Amino acid sequence: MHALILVDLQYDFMPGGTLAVPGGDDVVEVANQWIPKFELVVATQDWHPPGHLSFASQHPHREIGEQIDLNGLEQILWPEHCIQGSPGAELHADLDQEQIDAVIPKGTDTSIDSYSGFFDNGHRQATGLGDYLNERNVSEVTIMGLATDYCVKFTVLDAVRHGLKTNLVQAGCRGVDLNEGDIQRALQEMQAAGVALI
Ligand code: VGL
Ligand code: ZN
Repeated sequence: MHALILVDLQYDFMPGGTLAVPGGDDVVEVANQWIPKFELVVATQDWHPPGHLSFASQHPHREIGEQIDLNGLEQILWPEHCIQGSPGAELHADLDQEQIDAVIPKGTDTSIDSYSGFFDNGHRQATGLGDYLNERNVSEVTIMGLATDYCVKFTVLDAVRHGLKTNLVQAGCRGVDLNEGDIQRALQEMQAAGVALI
């Protein structure tokens, strides 16, 4: 089985959202074009409790974009985003959600971030996505979404580690580029891991 994985197509990552990715809303129609080609479609959803420790607001004297040590892991501090139950956490309404078989929440533990749809950033706790794909005999995945240099990259690299043949729809991704070149480096890193950019 070959599954499509849609990463974090949520309002907070689109123009007008709190962690807006430039052109983030462009990829919704790309997703809608790809969805009908797949028998199995899974979406990840960044789903943070209020007070999540990836939020700069939780760290006095720290600013958005700064990097800190969070329980032994490097953590970039983000604006508050994708708070559970808030409008910004919703998947974009134009996305063809009837065709989505499962939505996998991630980043639900206050003390650790989760860029990948498979594991938290410390690879300590699984989200259930890996088991879900195994149970359905998925051997190949095609991935797209937001943001290229964070959640897409880490989801893609974990998919490869999970033993899945992995493709990336480049036109279906947009990135943050906090440091100029991050998107390009992320694409190179994924390609070097054996991912096909399509
Ligand atoms: C993301 C930063 C923080 C993403 C999620 O979806 O790429 N980036 N949380
Ligand atoms: Zn997040």
